[in-house]
Amino acid sequence: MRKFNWSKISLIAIATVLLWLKTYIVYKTSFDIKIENWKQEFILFINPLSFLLFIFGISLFMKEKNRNRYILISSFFISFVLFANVVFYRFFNDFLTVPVLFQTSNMSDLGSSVNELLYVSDLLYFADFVILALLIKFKPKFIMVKEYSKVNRRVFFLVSIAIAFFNLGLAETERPQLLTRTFDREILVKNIGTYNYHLYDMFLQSKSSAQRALADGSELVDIDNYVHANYKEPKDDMFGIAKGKNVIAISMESMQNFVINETVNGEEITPFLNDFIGESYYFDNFYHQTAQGKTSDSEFLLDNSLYPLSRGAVFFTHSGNEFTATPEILGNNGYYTATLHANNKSFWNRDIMYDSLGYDRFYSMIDYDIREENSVGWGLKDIDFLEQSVQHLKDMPKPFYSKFITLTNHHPFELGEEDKFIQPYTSGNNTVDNYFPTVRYTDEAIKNFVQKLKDDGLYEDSVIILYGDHYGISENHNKAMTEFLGTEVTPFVSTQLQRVPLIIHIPGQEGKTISTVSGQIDLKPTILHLLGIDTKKDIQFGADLFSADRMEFTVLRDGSFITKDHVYTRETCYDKSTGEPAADQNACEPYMEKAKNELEYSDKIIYGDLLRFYENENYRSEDSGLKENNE
Ligand code: GP9
Ligand code: MN
Repeated sequence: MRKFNWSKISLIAIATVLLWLKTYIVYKTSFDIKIENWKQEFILFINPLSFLLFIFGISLFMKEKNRNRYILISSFFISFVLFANVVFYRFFNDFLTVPVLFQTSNMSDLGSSVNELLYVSDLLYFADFVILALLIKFKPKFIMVKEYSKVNRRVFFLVSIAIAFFNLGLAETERPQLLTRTFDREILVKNIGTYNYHLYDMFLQSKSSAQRALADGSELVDIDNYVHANYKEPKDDMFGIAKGKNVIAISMESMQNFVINETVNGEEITPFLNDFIGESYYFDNFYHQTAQGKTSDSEFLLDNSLYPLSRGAVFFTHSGNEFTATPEILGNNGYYTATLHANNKSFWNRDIMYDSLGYDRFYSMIDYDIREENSVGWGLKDIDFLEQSVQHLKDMPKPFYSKFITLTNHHPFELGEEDKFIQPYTSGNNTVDNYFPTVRYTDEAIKNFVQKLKDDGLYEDSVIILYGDHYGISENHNKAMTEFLGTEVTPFVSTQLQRVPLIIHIPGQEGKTISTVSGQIDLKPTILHLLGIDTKKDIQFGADLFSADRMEFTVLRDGSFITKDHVYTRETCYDKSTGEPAADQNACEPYMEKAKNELEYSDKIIYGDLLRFYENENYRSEDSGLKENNE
């Protein structure tokens, strides 16, 4: 071996160190990664290293010119991936996944949100790349230029493999079963690093593609047993109470439950909803169960009573699957089914997915009169959207099942002065402050809409279902939320903040608040039962919200769950009455298995496209819906 010249440094070392340090700085400044002890901090610090050594190490096999070019290009590419994560995180408080990357068709529609999320100072994220480019161009003397021997290369890769194993081993001691429990991307990034996390995510992606190919329907037996053992009889006097009525379901964008019956600057945030609750069923312990698919995930839950996926949006990744969704079932029961949303029809792959779900008609952008004056932020203002939609409802064959998606209350919560019925909050955090006037605006839009339904004679014949799609204020704003709520946003409070309003108005029924612990997964059986449609043979994970023997239990998509007395999140069992970790940490134990099974079974159905093996006409067949031969 030639003698090592310590006064010179190789470009590989420089590129690695620059990116390594940058990644660590980005971890600390751009992501909110919770560190509990020095060991976790150490793991976080070393976790980018093995990957970077590997990638830059490949250049050892190249000649100088190619090597420099390779180092520069990979450095840029890696920086870009890191930066993309930073931007994604600003909005979604989450890390990118492969399926999300393929949703780029959405990016063009993100418009104002992306602008809000990019700053000039973001150029700093590429500072090390500029340094590297200058070094390559001007070749200062301290840069070592040499060819590497076979032994050199071997040593190099052995060292990087050793570092990778050291990292993984350390992470396993800190976090057992790290790679088998993958709901929580933050924990993965914290332990194996953002780059290895992406590799791992790619592996998951190929695994899920293989799953469909290999599925044969035999997995359905267990799932079918589980689902039917958990089936809850509907309440006699509610079953069929709205038979033959129209259904108007409105997904209220980013509407969280904490705004209900609450004030800001002394003014009611949702005056109309607060009144409407008085004459409707109001569920105040109802949770959203969405993940990266946001609104589309909530639509998926509503229509299928299956969980969305923990990564990517099922609307994108599995729109070709076989489903037994509410529109299809209602279509078979004499209903006309429509979904109304004033955005581009391909946004979130809706046009394709709606077809799979069995909708007769999608009223999208082209069905509305959209001008600059009646638009804000993401598109047509809610007041105009709902008002124009009434005409569509009037034109539809009756009875109809219709789903609406409001939009104005979407990050960054933009609103013209003329539409601000209340003033922003004053924490100094724009997102939190501006949230209230846009929520108030949506409330006004629904008020007008209900009035119009009354004027046009649709109100008395329609069940109106209003529900929040997902959170509007992410954990990035805990400080301002702590100020608003007057209580610190602990993981317990944060989980409670995942409650969204659910209001079901049934003509002729009086108002009642129901506090059963529930989630969006329960909407499908509830709606079908109100319309008098039996769901006994359906594959669904929810249960009728009116059922007398409902279990007080709901699972969130990150694996957290809520029971009558406890909240389980971030591996801690909280006592609901105190909001503190429960004295008996085993109190959540009996539900853990159930929470895990539900999510896994639901995932299996989606990844394996298992409903294609299920007798679709289960509402007419005699026994179990399972096809005899599992074709
Ligand atoms: C836009 C609607 C809202 O069409 O899906 O976006 P989201 O809440 O999913 O980000
Ligand atoms: Mn949404």
